[in-house]
Amino acid sequence: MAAERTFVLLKPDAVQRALTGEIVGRFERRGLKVVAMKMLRVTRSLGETYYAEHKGKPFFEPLMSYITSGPVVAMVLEGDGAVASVRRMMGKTNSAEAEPGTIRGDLALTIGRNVIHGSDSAESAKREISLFFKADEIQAYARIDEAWLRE
Ligand code: IDP
Ligand code: MG
Repeated sequence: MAAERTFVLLKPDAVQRALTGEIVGRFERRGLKVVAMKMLRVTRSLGETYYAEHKGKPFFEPLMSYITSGPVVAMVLEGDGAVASVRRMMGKTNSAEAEPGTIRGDLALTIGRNVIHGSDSAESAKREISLFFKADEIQAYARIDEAWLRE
């Protein structure tokens, strides 16, 4: 499996509930490398582009209010199978159904406040990374434990 990149957004409830360190720590301990990270406010315009696939759905307007309601933390994570591993670590979209041990299953209760977004495919990751980061905001570096993360 080749190293790949995925995009993660810690949503406004994660920041307000002071869960960012807990969540980033889970990814770091798993072996995923943080190669870009910043705090920002999602504007309505960015929110609409980012969640374009959900435009017209009944939860779209509540989703726009939610995602623009406060600062978020955006990041790019790199590692073997990063897209799928992050999705599994997040748990189901509806936190009420997310398994214990997952981020949503441990840290959230409802679908409308589910603390985290992670790309659902390599193609989505590419699109989302370019929405939030310029190429020169992504760092290339080796983590000292890399030799111990694969055979
Ligand atoms: P995902 O975040 O697990 O990929 P999506 O289906 O892509 O889930 O939905 C994007 C986001 O929209 C969810 O994370 C959640 O914040 C919100 N959302 C999705 N479905 C609902 C719903 O039925 N009610 C309220 N919010 C929803
Ligand atoms: Mg999605």
